[in-house]
Amino acid sequence: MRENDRRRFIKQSVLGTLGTILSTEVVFAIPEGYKPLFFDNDRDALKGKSAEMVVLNDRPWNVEAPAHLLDDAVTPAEKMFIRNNGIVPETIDVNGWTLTINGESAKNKKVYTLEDLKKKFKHYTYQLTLECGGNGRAGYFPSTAGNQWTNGGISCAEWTGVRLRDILEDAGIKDDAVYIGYYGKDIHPSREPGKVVISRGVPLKKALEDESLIAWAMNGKDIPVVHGYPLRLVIGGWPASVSGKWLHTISIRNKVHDGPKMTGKSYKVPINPVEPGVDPPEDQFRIIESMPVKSLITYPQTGAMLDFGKTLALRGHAWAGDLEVKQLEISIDFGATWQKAKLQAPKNRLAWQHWTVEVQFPKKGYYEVWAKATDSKGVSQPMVMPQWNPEGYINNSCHRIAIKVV
Ligand SMILES: Nc1nc2c(c(=O)[nH]1)N[C@H]1C(S)=C(S)[C@@H](COP(=O)(O)O)O[C@H]1N2
Ligand SMILES: [Mo]
Repeated sequence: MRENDRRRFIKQSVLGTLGTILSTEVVFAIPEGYKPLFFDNDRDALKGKSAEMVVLNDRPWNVEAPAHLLDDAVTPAEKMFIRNNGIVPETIDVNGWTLTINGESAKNKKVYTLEDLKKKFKHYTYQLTLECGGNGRAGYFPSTAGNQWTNGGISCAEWTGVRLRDILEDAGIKDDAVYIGYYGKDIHPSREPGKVVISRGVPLKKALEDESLIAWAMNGKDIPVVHGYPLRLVIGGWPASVSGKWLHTISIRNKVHDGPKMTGKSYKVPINPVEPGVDPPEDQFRIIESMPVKSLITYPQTGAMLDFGKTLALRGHAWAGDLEVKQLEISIDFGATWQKAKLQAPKNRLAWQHWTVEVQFPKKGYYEVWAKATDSKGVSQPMVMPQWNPEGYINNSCHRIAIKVV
């Protein structure tokens, strides 16, 4: 919620509503027009996060990493972006935590404790790329509503859990199943009890892939609370909004899942290209599936100074949704010429790939270094703003940094 909207909301609200927002009774009357301080139940969200993280919104928390912070091969918790649509659950009963499998296309309704999941099924660990569908939104013109992510709504951590497929098959998948949808325990911003914050999903085919996990560990430890403790769906390569945090239920559906933020224009783009600023009707949108090819320069940080005559070793990562990245090139002359980087294979399918390249600059002065990835189907990142869309999703234009040679 924007600061202005919040102020208006409080002005308009009666004390009862305010009590609901604060989730407690307001004991003494608050004068009309007075802005209360709130009791911030979400205050621990930034605990353990790097001081360099950039807060785009704190109600709910939306926090991104500047590109140079994402230099690690595997993203550590303190540098992982946060994208919340609601409020982090306030009480988490790990011992009583269960995962329910239900839905009209589940042969049996099943309930598993965390212990059941860990004991009865094989464990798998994968590095998985999670990128917010709105990452890059700040680069759209005209600007679109929503969190103004620059480049840092992306992570690639190592997730451990059981295969979603093994659990779905244990419950039994009816022949008419086409989709799955998740439910998490976060709290709706209105604090209306039982109101679902976000409930998205994927087609059954994607759910049944080897790398689709129900995870309880991230980078070898419990998942941090803000990232979904104690259980999370992790589906790499697709908008990270399909990776449900604080997971308690998965429904096997006989139609496209219709939970909050699956419908309307959420996480959808126009089927046909539109002129920037044009917002077509809902039936002309499609759900975003695999994310487009993209890359980051994570070293050096933009604004670096280099002594003339020295070689600069640049590095970063590249990813391409369900596909692999087959080439990474950099340019120091605004795309007139391109130099190929050394590109590593991914650790596993749906993990990002690391690249390095050594660059020399012909004379002293100001340069911009651009990185451009190409996927296994031959599709490259655009150098400028890609197809504009009304919700500002999937901006995969080239990342660039400034270098001064002195
Ligand atoms: N339960 C729940 N799951 C959620 C969300 C949420 O608000 N609630 N946000 C989604 C979105 S839009 C993104 S981009 C990712 C962000 O994951 P992270 O905060 O762990 O980086 O979580 C997804 N899963
Ligand atoms: Mo997202």
